[in-house]
Amino acid sequence: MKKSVMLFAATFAAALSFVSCVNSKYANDTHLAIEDGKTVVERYGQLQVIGTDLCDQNGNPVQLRGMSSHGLHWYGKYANKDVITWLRDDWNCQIWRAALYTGGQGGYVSNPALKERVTDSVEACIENGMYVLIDWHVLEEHDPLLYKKYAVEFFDEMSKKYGDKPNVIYEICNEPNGEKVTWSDNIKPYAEEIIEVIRKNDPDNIIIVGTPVWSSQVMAPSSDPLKNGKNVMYTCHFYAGSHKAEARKNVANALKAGTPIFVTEWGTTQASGDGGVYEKETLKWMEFLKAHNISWANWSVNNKGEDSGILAFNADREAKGNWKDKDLSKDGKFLRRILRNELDMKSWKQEQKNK
Ligand code: IDC
Repeated sequence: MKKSVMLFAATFAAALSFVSCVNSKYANDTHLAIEDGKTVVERYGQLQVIGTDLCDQNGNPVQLRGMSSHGLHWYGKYANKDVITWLRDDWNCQIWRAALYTGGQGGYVSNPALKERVTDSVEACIENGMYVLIDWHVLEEHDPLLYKKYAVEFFDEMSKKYGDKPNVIYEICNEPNGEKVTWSDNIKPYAEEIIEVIRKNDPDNIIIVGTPVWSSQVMAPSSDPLKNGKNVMYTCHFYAGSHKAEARKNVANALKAGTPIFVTEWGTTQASGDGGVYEKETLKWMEFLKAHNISWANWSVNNKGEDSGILAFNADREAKGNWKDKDLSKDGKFLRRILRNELDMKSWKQEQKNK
């Protein structure tokens, strides 16, 4: 009798250790925001770039996944602890992106108080053991050099304040764009200067640089590299209804050329942020990003009623989180299943057949 109890205990322990061993392989794991009671930052710690991979403190490749805010000047109310915690616990998000529009009406340059939405986000993520992207959302001004003076001050302050926290990732120019804005003449000089500012206060956290033409020309950095590219990654943005196989090929080529990629923004819709949810095209991208271990943040948390917003029109006006199915848009329901590891191309195809 005693013997069989022991045998049972031994088998049980072996089964348990098998489970935890499987879970510890980050590269192929199921991307959990919390595992064995530990947050993702407790498990992965200080991130680093090795080759083209984003890696944890021990050098294991990791893939982070999560949500982006909408423009903080429009839907910044969702950048609060309740919502970010809900996204961690119910949506299994490991990362949050705080999108600080710089130009335009109500953007940071004309409305510096907006910085508080960023710091609220960063502090919520630190308390939650999540990673956080501080996104300097260059868009309407086209050229990151235009507001460089403000970027220098901003990133100096952020890196002084949070440089010792492994949670923080700096995204220094969302989407440079416009015919006259090139890698070599605009983005590179801007990036080298901002990286220098950050590195004085923060020697190691990841810095992400935008690429030309709304962060689509990911081959540009490899032909004219930054002088200070350590722990630096480059971004590719895609909208599944507009950017397809060719865009994935560009990313694969950039990786081959040695350029580390982080998809800091993508959407299930067309590039307008609207025009329907492209489920199959999205799942192709998800397979591709997983296969290449590329981290991502999805656009975005808002209840505006646009197709790329995860909330139903006018849902959760008080921004409390705790969303029920009826509070989510089509995009929101789809995204939640992806993040919770409940949906991939294979199961989606099966579901379509069964319909
Ligand atoms: C869009 C918002 C939309 C807003 C518009 C303003 O979804 O509600 O009216 O910005 O410019 C991007 C940008 C991101 C865009 C998004 C969708 O980084 O700011 O948000 N997009 O158009 N690049 C490609 C698509």
